[in-house]
Amino acid sequence: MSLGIAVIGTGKMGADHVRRIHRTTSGAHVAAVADPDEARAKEAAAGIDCAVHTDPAAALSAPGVDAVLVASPGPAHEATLLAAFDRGLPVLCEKPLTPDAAGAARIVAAEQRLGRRLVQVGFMRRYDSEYVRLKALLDGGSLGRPLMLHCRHRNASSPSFFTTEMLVNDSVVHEVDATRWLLGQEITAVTVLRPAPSSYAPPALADPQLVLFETDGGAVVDVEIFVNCGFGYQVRCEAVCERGSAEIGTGQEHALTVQSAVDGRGRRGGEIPPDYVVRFADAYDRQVQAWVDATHEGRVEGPGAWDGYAAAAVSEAGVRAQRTGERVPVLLRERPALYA
Ligand code: ISE
Repeated sequence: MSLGIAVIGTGKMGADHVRRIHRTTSGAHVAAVADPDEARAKEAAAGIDCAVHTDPAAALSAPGVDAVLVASPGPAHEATLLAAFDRGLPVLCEKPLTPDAAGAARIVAAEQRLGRRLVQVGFMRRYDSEYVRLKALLDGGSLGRPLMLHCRHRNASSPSFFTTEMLVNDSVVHEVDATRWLLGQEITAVTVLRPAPSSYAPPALADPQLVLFETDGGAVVDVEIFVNCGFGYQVRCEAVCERGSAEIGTGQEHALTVQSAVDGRGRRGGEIPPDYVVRFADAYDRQVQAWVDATHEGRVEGPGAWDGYAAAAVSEAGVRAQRTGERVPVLLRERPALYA
């Protein structure tokens, strides 16, 4: 049986998922799409036999919908997730689960009332081959205890709607989840340092920033977030451990090295991916396939609503740290048994 998926939100990420489900994912098909911009919804669905709506609720109720992929902007997630729960539909929800911790806590509470998990959160780095290898290396213990992570997260440019807060709750939220997952530790405090902004960033945007996490296992993590670096998409992470260090994202695996003559002189250089859709294409493919396979088996795997809540709580502390310049502790609720 093929899983009929409603894709909610057909912007850059949603349209990419529609294409993926239609062309790459096995055991699933696009049953409906929804976007407030009807032309954009129709464009994403071109050539696919599916329902097209402007209202997410109508798409969830369309014939043949068995599951939902939510790729609308973060503030719209909560309403769609709760509507999906009312219909008992499993959901793959793009990050962030919600931009605020209170909204994410309401999702966690709603799943508890249902007595079962329905949500996987789209922290796709957990499906990236480089991250998977780093996680296996750290878990194997040969490098000893991890002491620090040095992370760099760069986008060529930010979209027009991007705000200073989104550097933390839309971009660094990936490092929040990667830190919790790689180290198996919770983040307990966040500090944000802001250098004089790049003159190439939009005037209202404090870009770049340096975000520091402390964890309950005593590790320290620094994240450079720079969303208008100009030259491409780069995500790097070096884990410094007691007996060695390991680094991913240096371009060995995801880049092409080109040798050519430019202006009569030999040049050697690599290509940098332009954006996350290209850099993490394999990870998105694996993530969606894993979600479809688990859904067929009635399971939820990967990062869940609790991980989405923990990430939102850290992001909220991070936004407060941005505004105040202070070190802000993270206060997590108690983890319910459903997420043990
Ligand atoms: C975007 O939404 C993503 O998820 C990307 O991975 C991240 O690099 C970018 O900064 C976000 O805005």
